[in-house]
Amino acid sequence: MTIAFLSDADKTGDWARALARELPGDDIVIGVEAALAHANDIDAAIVWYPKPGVLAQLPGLRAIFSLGAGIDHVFTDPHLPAGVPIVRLIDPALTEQMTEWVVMNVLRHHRLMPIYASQQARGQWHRHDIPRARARRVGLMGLGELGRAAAMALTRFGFPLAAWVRGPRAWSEGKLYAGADGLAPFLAHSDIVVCLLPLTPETGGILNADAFARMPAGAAVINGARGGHVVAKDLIAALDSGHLSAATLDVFTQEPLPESDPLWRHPRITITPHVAALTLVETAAHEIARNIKRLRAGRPMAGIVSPAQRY
Ligand code: NDP
Ligand code: OXD
Repeated sequence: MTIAFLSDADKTGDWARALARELPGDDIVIGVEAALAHANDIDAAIVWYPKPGVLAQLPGLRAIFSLGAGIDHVFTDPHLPAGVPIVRLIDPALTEQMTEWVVMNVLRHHRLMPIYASQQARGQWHRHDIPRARARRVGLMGLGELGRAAAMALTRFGFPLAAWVRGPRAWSEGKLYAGADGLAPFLAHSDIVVCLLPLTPETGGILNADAFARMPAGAAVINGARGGHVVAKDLIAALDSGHLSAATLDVFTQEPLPESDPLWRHPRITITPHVAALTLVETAAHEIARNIKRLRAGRPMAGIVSPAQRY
């Protein structure tokens, strides 16, 4: 097979070596120019923000692999070839990192670290009472690969868990809310809200003034998904009013977050630069190669995205 690697990732050389190692019998073509020069031969493309219109020029394309767990970047191409499966990245190493980031931030909010950090800046020794973990309700928006793993890790601390998903089903770790009707009660019962949703036409801007108002007073928000989930001005207003206590954001509508953005300097916002879970070349190349081998063998691939639901 011929595989095109189409991303401006700075680790292109590492990717080329890792893919060659994982798929020794296949040809790896790096970059748009080379892919278009071999347009008729390309069987699969590995992409991050594909250049609009390029994938549509590869007539033999049988699969599009995302370099990340999120696939919203793929749908920024308005000329995606119809009927070609889009496959998101499912990688235990990435899931592990997201679990660490979520647990770290839930504990950080639970143990009032944002307050203690600001007290330290002012040299203030002041103790605050906190509820036991069993009384701090954690709500996960999204219970997919990443949400499920984070939930499993959080159960060990005793937090009562809730999750909000699209389709109802049984879930033994906590209380499950589903669909549009489930959102308001889910938010009302979550003291710490963790967003791990895909960014789709349905979920864009979901963390807005209405959602914040439905959260209990003093709630904290953690967004590890996509910047487009949060309406930043609504978040700032909810924090400034005192209704929300704090927020942690890893993702932004514009990345890198511009130096002038007010989010940087808000006293109750903690920012990490889209590092909650980084795609690791070695493990990701291995998982993508596993799917390419499945494709070759005519077996079902893991992580095929529904084009209608966009996740
Ligand atoms: P999955 O596709 O495995 O899970 C998505 C979850 O979201 C599912 O539980 C799904 O519900 C739920 N969901 C989707 N749409 C809706 C909706 N309209 N209403 C309610 N629930 C909905 O995704 P992953 O867990 O693998 O990844 C989640 C996101 O995390 C990625 O899309 C990406 O944007 C982000 N991410 C961020 C990273 C970072 O470093 N910050 C790194 C990696 C990923 P259901 O179960 O019913 O289908
Ligand atoms: C991803 C990401 O989607 O890094 O994997 O955000």
